[in-house]
Amino acid sequence: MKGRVCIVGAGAMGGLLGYFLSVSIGEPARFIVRRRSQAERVSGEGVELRGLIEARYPAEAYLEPRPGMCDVAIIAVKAYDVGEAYRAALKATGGGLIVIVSNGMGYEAGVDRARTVFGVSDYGATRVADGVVEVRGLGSLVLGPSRSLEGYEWLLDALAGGGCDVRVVDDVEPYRWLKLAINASINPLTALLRSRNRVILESPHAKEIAEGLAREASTVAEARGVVMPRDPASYLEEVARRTGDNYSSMLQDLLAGRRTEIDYINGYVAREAKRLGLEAPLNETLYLLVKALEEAMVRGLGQGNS
Ligand code: KPL
Repeated sequence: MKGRVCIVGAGAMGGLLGYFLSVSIGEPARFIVRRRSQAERVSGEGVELRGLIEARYPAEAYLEPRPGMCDVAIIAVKAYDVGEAYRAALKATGGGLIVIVSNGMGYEAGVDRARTVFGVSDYGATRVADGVVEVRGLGSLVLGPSRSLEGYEWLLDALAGGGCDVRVVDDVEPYRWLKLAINASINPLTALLRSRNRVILESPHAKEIAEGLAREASTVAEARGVVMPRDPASYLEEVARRTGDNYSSMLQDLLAGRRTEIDYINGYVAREAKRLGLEAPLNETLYLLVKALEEAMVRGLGQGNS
């Protein structure tokens, strides 16, 4: 091991990545979190993984980043918290590497591209409680661009050594767009239908809308000159199958009364389409529907007696 890693955010993805690193490095995983109760739970009892990976590993959680506490910071927070997490990561790493594995797009303003790597994951994981993550779908992690990872080969060895299916690509943008297309399809639909990801395979009507959503996202990507690494429709089917038992992060957010990442997923596709003079009516509509759901379920509008 040639460096220290800290993870900003101890949710589903952070908890899973912490496991890979802690298994291979043989040290407690280090997290930076926002809530004191979460920090106490994670530091006191470690992180437990359930489901397809059953393990408990030791961890240390900090409420504030200490300057230079790590060489690499992995940001695994909600898209709308990336800005704040990035500032914490800058402080924690000094001049080190920052890896962003958050869903969605549109939070890149202020990101120093020379020292930042994006990670695209299609693992299906659910945060059950503070320090408890259920893994319901195995997947992979794609990191790039490769040039920013020079000198950080130890990080890849550490992730792979713990069992993470990780690989590096020269250009990560096509993978980010492919994942965006999949999130734009699975996440709002499962949130509206209150169903597991496999509803996309089992309901022909859901599948038709999901494919339409992914097609619109690929049209926007193409207009931006991005060539998807594979056909979004077949990838959509594969992810829905592999993570079939998972509840998408958007459904989990709504059920927990949290804001969703819709602005950075379908909202981003719809905004980009408009900017480029294209139409994305399905993304626009699902964006509005999930915003309305947030207003009803998170803000309580239209609930109870007037
Ligand atoms: O990324 C996901 C999410 O829920 O946000 C998928 C891959 C759809 C797994 O549920």
